[in-house]
Amino acid sequence: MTSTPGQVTFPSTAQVGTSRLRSGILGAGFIGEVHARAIRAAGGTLAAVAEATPAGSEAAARRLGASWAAPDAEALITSDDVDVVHICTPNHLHAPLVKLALESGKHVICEKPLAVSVDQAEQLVAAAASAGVISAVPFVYRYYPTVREARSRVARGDAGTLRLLHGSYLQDWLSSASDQNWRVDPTLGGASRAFADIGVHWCDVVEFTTGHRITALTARMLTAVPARQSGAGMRAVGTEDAATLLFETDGGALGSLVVSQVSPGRKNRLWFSLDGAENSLVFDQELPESLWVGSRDATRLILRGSSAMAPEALRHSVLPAGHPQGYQDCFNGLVSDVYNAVSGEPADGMPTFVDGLRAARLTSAVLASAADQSWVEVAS
Ligand code: SOE
Repeated sequence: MTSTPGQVTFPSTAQVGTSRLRSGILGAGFIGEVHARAIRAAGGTLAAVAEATPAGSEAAARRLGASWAAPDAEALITSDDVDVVHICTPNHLHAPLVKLALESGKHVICEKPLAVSVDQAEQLVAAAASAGVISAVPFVYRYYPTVREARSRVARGDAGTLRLLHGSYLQDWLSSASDQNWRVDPTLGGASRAFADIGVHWCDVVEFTTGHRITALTARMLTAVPARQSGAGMRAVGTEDAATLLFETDGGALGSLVVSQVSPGRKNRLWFSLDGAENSLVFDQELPESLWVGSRDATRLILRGSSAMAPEALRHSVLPAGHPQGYQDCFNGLVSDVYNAVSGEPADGMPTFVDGLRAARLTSAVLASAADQSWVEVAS
């Protein structure tokens, strides 16, 4: 990096060559705003934003502080002014936009689900590998330091052989017939809604912390709200509000999962318990500042940021203990890992398109099992 004599330069981690990484965001809703904050926290610059219309792009660029408003997705993706494309659109657009970004030689962070079918996801994994770029899917719950602490304790053998992996992911934002969202429509969100949207997070973070892989599952689905308000009328709902799973793993454990977007009072409650021969480890996304560790003679709360945590768990602990970190910090950590990987510094635990394909395979198995109430094997 050249600098004028006397000028102190602080090379940003987020740079390619001598320039700072420039990012573009497709889709500026809630999650697009989260990505924008994470881009800046990671030292990147928000070069462009594209929404569904040029006017929408202009408004979004002003709201997010982007350098320019792209008239459409293709203009953003093909611009020489963008190094990394963040795809935050409805699910049915992910695959074509990822494909164009990879063909344009861009690094890609694509919101989950990566694709609405296993075939599409397989094609995107292959395309990313041949393009030789960094490709990521924001399974961001991996970035809680207390999740990494659970992973460290399992890897060290502190928990002993894991026997039961169980929990739930509960939300309530679709619990009323007046609640509407594009995900309810399978032509926009895909055939599965609740499991594909949040059940995949639970499965990813539990497989990530344990090293186990789900090898077989049986699932049931529930559409608790059969019709939802749509304009002046009501529209029948074809996707699930909730799902329950039983599963087996390659590590000999049994598991269960309840996924719901219709559980009043639960806002974003991803919760899991890893029950081993020596310890049980419990994580609660709504109380992420501590990891519960239970044994026969005592229980402990391992405080995020404390000296009780392993070094690899502290990697994303950016504030002192007692200064709570949260969801946005997880996103900041993920984007920072992606930018470091772009700069040639790969990071442990960064979720890639391969993890997006994993999620597609689990979703396909859940749909197949729920259709005929069978046990279904899951390809690893
Ligand atoms: C809505 O269910 C949602 O925003 C998901 O799409 C996210 O992946 C999850 O992290 C929070 O809830």
